[in-house]
Formats: sequence, structure tokens, C-alpha cells
Amino acid sequence: MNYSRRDILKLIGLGTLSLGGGVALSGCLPTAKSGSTPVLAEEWRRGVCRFCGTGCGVMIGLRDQKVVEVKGDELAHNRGMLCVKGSLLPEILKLPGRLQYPMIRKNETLERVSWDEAMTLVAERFEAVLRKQGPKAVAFYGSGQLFTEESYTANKLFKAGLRSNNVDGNPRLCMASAAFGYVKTFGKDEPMGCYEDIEHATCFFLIGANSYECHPVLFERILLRRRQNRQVKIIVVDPRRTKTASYADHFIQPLPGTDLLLLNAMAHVMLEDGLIDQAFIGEHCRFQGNDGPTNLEGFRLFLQDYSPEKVAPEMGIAPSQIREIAYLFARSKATMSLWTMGLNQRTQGVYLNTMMNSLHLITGQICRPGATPLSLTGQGNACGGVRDTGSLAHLLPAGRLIKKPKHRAEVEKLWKLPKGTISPEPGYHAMELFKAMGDGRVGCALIMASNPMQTLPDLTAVRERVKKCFTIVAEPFEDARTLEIADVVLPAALWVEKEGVYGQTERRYQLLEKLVDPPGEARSDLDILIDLAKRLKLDRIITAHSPEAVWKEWIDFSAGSKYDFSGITRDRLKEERGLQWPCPTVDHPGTKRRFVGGDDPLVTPGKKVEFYGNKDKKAVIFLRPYHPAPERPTKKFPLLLTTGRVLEQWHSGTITDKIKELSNASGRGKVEINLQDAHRYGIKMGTRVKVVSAFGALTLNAVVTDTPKAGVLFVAFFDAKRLINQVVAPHYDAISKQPEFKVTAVRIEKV
Ligand SMILES: Nc1nc2c(c(=O)[nH]1)N[C@H]1C(S)=C(S)[C@@H](COP(=O)(O)OP(=O)(O)OC[C@H]3O[C@@H](n4cnc5c(=O)[nH]c(N)nc54)[C@H](O)[C@@H]3O)O[C@H]1N2
Ligand SMILES: Nc1nc2c(c(=O)[nH]1)N[C@H]1C(S)=C(S)[C@@H](COP(=O)(O)OP(=O)(O)OC[C@H]3O[C@@H](n4cnc5c(=O)[nH]c(N)nc54)[C@H](O)[C@@H]3O)O[C@H]1N2
Ligand code: SF4
Ligand SMILES: [Mo]
Repeated sequence: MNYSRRDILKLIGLGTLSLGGGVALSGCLPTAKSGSTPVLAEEWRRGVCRFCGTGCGVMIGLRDQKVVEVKGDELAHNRGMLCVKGSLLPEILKLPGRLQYPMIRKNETLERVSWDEAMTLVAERFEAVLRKQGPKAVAFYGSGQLFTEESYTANKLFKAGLRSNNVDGNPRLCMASAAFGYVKTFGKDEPMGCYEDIEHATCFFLIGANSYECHPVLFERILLRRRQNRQVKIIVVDPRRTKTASYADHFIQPLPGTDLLLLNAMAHVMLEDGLIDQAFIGEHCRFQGNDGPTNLEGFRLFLQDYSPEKVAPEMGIAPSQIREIAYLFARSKATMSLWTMGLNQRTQGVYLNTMMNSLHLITGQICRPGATPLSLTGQGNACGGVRDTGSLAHLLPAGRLIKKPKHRAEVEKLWKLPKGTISPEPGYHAMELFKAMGDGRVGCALIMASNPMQTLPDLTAVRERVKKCFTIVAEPFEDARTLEIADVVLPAALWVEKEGVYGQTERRYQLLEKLVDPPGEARSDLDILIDLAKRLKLDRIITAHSPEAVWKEWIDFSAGSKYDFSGITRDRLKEERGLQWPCPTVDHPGTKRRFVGGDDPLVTPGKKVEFYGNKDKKAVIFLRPYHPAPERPTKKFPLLLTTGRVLEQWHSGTITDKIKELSNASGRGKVEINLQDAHRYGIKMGTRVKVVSAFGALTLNAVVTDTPKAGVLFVAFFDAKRLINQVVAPHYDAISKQPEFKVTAVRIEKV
């Protein structure tokens, strides 16, 4: 797979690829159909892409015990399609800079040691801190990129074994607002819809999602749907005219941080103009105001303040645009909403998520093929690995909460623990954890499959603070910025160098088998956790010692819960292209649409729709007042910085920035500035500018473009040598604790 830069640009260019006689419409490669790749593989095995939450099935070609090529799995949900990152998967196992052996920091430098020496020290430090400060002083920071078995084991080791609820991870930066949104509305987390809804929808509402670059295979599917049916409309809401927006039938370009005005105004129009589904609301919903229960009339009164005319000026858009999309959303045969970080990474992230659910409920655009709210998951295993297993500081497995005595008792029984083992106090969420690591409250922390010293907000302060804590980092690459704060480094296996299960956006679990050996002495995260459990004399709690055994324990645990996937056995995962839960028995085919009778086995027989996550089986419509983001343009900081991603790079770039073809195509980190602003500040293409906020500063080259709205700057966060998170503000949502990566007030200075 030797793509030149020109090839990559061509591949991601528009309409240049052949797809089963047709044309690929976005940044995807129809690799399964590609005839140009020479066939090298001796053997083909099934797997899953390690990158985004789309969770594409891949066929992995092996030769001489090495991965030599991949192609999209034609029988998986992605139907043979892969994006550029997926197509280059074989490269990720050949990258330079792999950590080969454990290291311990001695006199400032990391020095090679044996696994035994490293793990002895790790166990000693955990024990010492536990003895001195108790369970609240130890912590685990994990990832939506660990396998389910790994997150489950870490969660159990800490919450049951060490009695510490300090288990959190990067999904806090990513999915927390969406998870809270689902729980608030429907009583349980995880989307109800599925990818197949794309083939039924007639209106797509994409808000705060740049799917062309971040979920390319799904976006491709949306474009194909529109090509086949001219009635289909795409609405995009984004402060930047992204590649995604360039395909929109209706593009709304608000100022960052103002979306709740838009969603409330859409609801206002729907109620005033009779676009709602009274029968559906009456049967399946109840209303909740800030001071207690209310009703449709209460909702109508609340929305009086949100007429399009009132809110449009603050958003920087026209009132007619709001009316237009409110009608489209409500009147289309089937409306599917897709959203990601533009809504989640916001101080009103949970409000925005519940409001998205509410728009579907009041219009009855829900629980029918094509009609569904679908929050897109970022990482490949944030849903299956972290949300389902409850690996966050306030959660317990399968939709349970630490603060509920009944839930703790259930988990104690399932894990065969003495009553009262699980601490009733939620642990530190990510933002608090990294404070606690700095002020002595947390003395020993294990970080796995995340690179927080590049990806947390308010990095200038955080990087200085955390040096105090004894930190262990399990990581495959020697240049990950988090290694700078590590006292112990553990070399980790990557992707198909180990075995495990991924669970993606549409509740589908898929298996990845181990196909090659990791380099040097690198080990899987599961092996590291099991070793640690043994050394801490907790092997009576961590009894499952292989991915297969952990999976068996986990599916048995899920039996009878609202997350029931006890029918998703390892054997079935080996045979089938993933399975969607609920799936309570081995002969159950899995559930495409949750809460829908005839499809979801947990719905009472005879019912068409049942929101069984809540006791009264109703979904909740909340009245959500808009508050401006804490960061607003001021005289000193007149612009708004928003941050995010580019197609070719994955997060902190530890993997993708080493793949020449990808890093060439993306270029270095830079600041996008609107033509108007550039003119005002005398900035040209390539001018060196310093982006300054109240929290930090960073110098970058400018790119003058019409992508961001006037007054808005954009910087992607992949570049390890240009840490934009030094500039990003520390604010977070009061409910989900998810940081507001998308809105920071800044100024620019020419350098
Ligand atoms: N290529 C690539 N793909 C990825 C990833 C990656 O690193 N690289 N990461 C994966 C992960 S973990 C995630 S979470 C997803 C993220 O997927 P996305 O959320 O689609 O990606 P982002 O670039 O973070 O942000 C999306 C858009 O939100 C817009 N935005 C900013 N502020 C606002 C606002 O106030 N309102 C609205 N409506 N929009 C706003 C930005 O301009 C941006 O275009 O991508 C996944 N896929
Ligand atoms: N400014 C800004 N910052 C953001 C965001 C944003 O939109 N704007 N988005 C946030 C979001 S949504 C997310 S999800 C986070 C992502 O933040 P991170 O998870 O911190 O970013 P990654 O680069 O994916 O870090 C994963 C690390 O794990 C390593 N790794 C890969 N595979 C394995 C494995 O199998 N085992 C182990 N032990 N290590 C492995 C990688 O080399 C890498 O160092 O970033 C957040 N930060
Ligand atoms: S869309 Fe996501 S899962 Fe699919 S190939 Fe691309 S990065 Fe991998
Ligand atoms: Mo994410």
C-alpha cells in the first residue's frame, strides 16, 4: 500500500473513485472493489478498523505472519467501504518509535527495566498510597480505544478490588454529554437507531458534526441515499463551512455556542405552526420543567422567548432559515439527526442532547425506520467498552449508578463481593482527576490508551500541575506527550496484536482476533491489568484471565439487565458480522431498533413503542433554557476559537502523523481564519500568528479561507509539536463534566 501524496489527495478528492460501477462521493475508498492493489495476502481474516466509532469491518490480509493488506469487508455494515485511515491500517503495525520494553524514571530519565521490576514498583506504589491515603488516592484513566474486556477488567479491579471509584477516561471528553442526554430522556444510555436508518431517512439533520472528515463511511452512505432519492434533504449546522457543509441542501452557520437557541426556536415553530405529533406525545412522553413536572402548554409558554426573530441575531443567522429547517425536520417522512462534538463538547452539552431527543419526540420522528436521533460515537469502543461497562467515575456496569444503593447491591451480588464493598461516593471525573493528581489528593494513577497531556483542555495549567503524582502510562509509542509525566512506562500492544471486542455507535459488538505478535516485550493492556491484580493480591476478584473468559463473565453479568447481550457469545462473534444488543439468547438475531415492538425483545409484547428505560415507560421532554457560553468575545479577546479534527489525522497523531501519506496530506497544525478577519488584521496565507486566550498562547501559520464564520478561528488538535489545548479554556458542563473544547475567546497577534 504505497500511496503517494497525490494519490491520497486524489482518493479524498470528490467523485474520482469507482464504487461498484458508480462513484464514491466523499472521503472513502471502496477498497473491496479495487482492482489496482496487487494481491499479496496468503490468508484473509476478519477484523474491525481501530479508528472511529463507525466501526468498519475490514478483511485483513496476512503473509508470513504479517499484515500486508486490508480491504473493506463487503458483508459488514460498511459494505466494503473504508476511509483513508482504514485503508492504511497495515501501516500502523510497521510504524517507527514503538516502545519495546518497560521503563522506569531514574534521575529524570526513563531507563529500561524488566517487566518484573516495573510491575513490582507499580504494585508497591499502589499499595503505599492505599495504605497512606486510602482508596480515593488511586486512579485509572482509560479510553474508548481499549477493548471491552480491558475496560471491564480495569473497572472491576479499581471499583471492586481497590474500592476506588476513580475510574474515568477520554470518553468524558467525548461522549459524556450524549450519554447523560440519553439517560435523562430515555432512562438508559445508548442510541436507539441504527445505520440502516440511513437508507430510510428523507431528511438528515447534521449538527455539530463534520462527518465527511470524521465518519466518512457513514457520510458516504448518506450521500448515496440522497443520490438515489431526490426528495432527500441534508441540513448541516456548523460555524464552519466544512466539507460536510458543502454537500448540504440547507447550511446554517451560527456562532459557536448558540445552538440551544436554534433547537428551542425550532421547537417554538413546531408548536406554534402545528407541526407536532400530539398522539405520540400523549402516549409516550411527559414534560419536565426546572421546577417540576409540566405539560405541553408549559412547554409552549417556555418557548415564547425563543421565536426565530428573537434568537436569530444572537446566532448570526436569518430567522427564515430556522423556520425552513423546522418545517423540513417535522414534515419529512423520516428525519434522522446525527450529531457529535459540536453539541457534546459544550457547557450546555447535556441540555443540547436532551433537546435533540425532544425534537424527535414532539414531532414523532422516532422509532420508525429512518426516524431517529443518533448521536455518533467518536472512538471505536467508547460505547461498548466504556459506556456499557460503566467505566466512568459515576457509573457501574450495564446502566447502573454508583450513587444508587440498589445498583451497588446488584453489582456486589453479581461480582460476589461482601455487601458495602463498592464505595457509595462517585470518583473524580477527568477534569477533577487531573487537578487531584496535582494537589496530592491522588498519589498514584494508571493511564491506558489515552494521551491526556495533549488532549485535555487548559493544558498549560494541567501539564505543570500533574508532575506530583506517581503516574504509570501504558502506551505503544515513545513520542506520546504523556510519557513526559510518566514514572513508569509500559509498552502496549496495538490493534490486532491482541484480541478483544469493540462496540460501536449502533449497539453492535464485533470481535477482533489476535493476528500478529506485538513488537519486543510489549503486552496487551488486559495482560498488564491481570498482572497488576495478581501483584495486589486481588486475583480472587480478577478471576478471568483471557479475553474470552472476561467476555463470558461480562455477557453473563449483562443477563436480565436492560443491556442484555448474554446471547452474544464469543462463538457467534466469530461467525457473524457483529451483533446488536439487546440480544438475550443465543438464537436471538439482535436488535436493530431499540424500544420498538417486534424488534426489541425487551418491549412488552403487543406494544408498538415502549420507552422501558424509565419506570413509567415514558420519554421525558425537558424545558432547557439557553445560557451563553462562559467564553464570549470581549475587547481583549474579540474572536472565538473552535477546535476539532481533520480527515487524515487521528487525535494526538501518535499513529496517523507517522504515516507519511496522511501527514503530508494534512500538513502541520495551523489556524484557519476567515477572509474578512484576515483582512482586518492584515494577515495573509502563511503569516505567523500567535493565538492568545486567557489560559495560554500558541504560534501557528495562518490559513486564510472562507471555512470559518467571520469572528471564528479553527485549529485541529493533532499536532504534538503545536499544542492548541494550551489555549483552550477549562470550562465544562455542570452535569456531564464534559469540557467545552469548542468555544474559547481569543485574540490574534502577528509574530
Ligand atoms: N479523521 C478523524 N476522524 C475521527 C476522529 C479523528 O481524530 N480524526 N476522532 C473520532 C472521535 S473520538 C470523535 S469524538 C469524532 C468527532 O467528530 P466531529 O464532532 O464530527 O468532529 P470535530 O471536528 O471535533 O467537530 C465537529 C464540528 O463541530 C463544529 N463546531 C464547533 N463549535 C460548534 C458549535 O458551537 N455548534 C455547532 N453546531 N458546531 C460546532 C466544528 O466546526 C466541527 O466542524 O470523530 C471521530 N472520527
Ligand atoms: N482541542 C480539542 N481537544 C480534544 C478534542 C477536541 O475536539 N478539541 N476532542 C476530545 C475527544 S472527543 C477525544 S476522544 C480525545 C482523544 O484523546 P486521547 O485519547 O488522549 O487521544 P489519542 O491520540 O487517541 O490517544 C490514545 C493514545 O493511546 C495510544 N494507544 C493506541 N492504541 C493503544 C492500545 O491498544 N493500548 C494502549 N495502552 N495505548 C494505545 C496511542 O498511541 C495514543 O497515545 O481528545 C479530546 N481532546
Ligand atoms: S470510517 Fe472510521 S471505522 Fe471506517 S475506515 Fe474510516 S476510520 Fe475506520
Ligand atoms: Mo472523541
